[in-house]
Amino acid sequence: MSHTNLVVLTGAGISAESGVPTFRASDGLWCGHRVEDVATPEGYAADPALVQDFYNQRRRQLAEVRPNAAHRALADLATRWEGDFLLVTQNVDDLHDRANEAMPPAAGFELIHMHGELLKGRCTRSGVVMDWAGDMAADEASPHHPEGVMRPHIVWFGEMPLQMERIERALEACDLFVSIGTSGAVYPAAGFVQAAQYAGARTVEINLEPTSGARLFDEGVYGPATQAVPAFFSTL
Ligand code: BV8
Repeated sequence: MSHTNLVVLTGAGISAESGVPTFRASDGLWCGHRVEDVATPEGYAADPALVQDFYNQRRRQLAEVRPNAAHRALADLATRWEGDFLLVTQNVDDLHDRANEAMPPAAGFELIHMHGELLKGRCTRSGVVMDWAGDMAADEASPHHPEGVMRPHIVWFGEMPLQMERIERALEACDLFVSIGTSGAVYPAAGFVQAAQYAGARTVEINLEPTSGARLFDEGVYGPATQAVPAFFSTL
């Protein structure tokens, strides 16, 4: 069966075997915090130093992890996919970016970090986004606005994910939708499979084990991403 327009959604499970902890494995705690408590505008307003430290710790951890065989399988697929291939990740790590950088550029491929990126910062007044590799202080002055401070370029709960119109257009046009390593606990990403079904796409869930949304998919491929992802995409 040949496919033309592919949308892949990834979540924390694709980075798990690289050593990046997932969100809901250890009852949702991350660096000792509940994500829903610190990954919110209210949490940031209440304690900017705590939230900045939460992201500083995760930004520092990126130096200790590397892309795994699942990230590399998607980067390799991008170089040989003949139609449109949109890779939407909920992950804020840069493992997809690094896997893609190791491959030749692929026409028709695009990567979207719909929940933002750890290695970017945003001015709270101008909205300007810039690369940010080091720690960020709670009162980090913004180079883009005299009264602005820098915040992580991360989409918190209650904030609108990035590039939603572009993602929705791709879902309407896709004939294959593959969800990888996500529990389907967070919207709007968890609703993408329904949009793909509505567009008539073949929908596949690849995860360590069936998620609570498994019944929404045409097919399921289960096992560690470093094995299941290369195996599935080698059949295409
Ligand atoms: C929005 C950045 C609308 C932060 C994240 C009340 C108030 C406000 C909003 C809401 C509300 N109630 C509901 C909502 C909507 C809310 C939501 O969905 N809440 C949930 C908790 C119910 N969503 C939002 O707020 C979103 N925005 O709705 O805006 C709007 C409309 C108009 C105007 C303004 C706004 C924004 C959501 C984005 C939040 N930010 N991340 C950060 O990272 O610090 S979400 C966070 O969860 C991460 O991005 C993460 O990626 C995402 C989803 O988690 P998963 O990736 O799925 O990870 P998880 O641990 O859950 O699962 C891992 C999976 O991997 C498991 O299935 C496991 O089996 C598998 N696995 C493990 N190991 C492996 C493996 N698979 C394969 N191999 C392995 N080795």
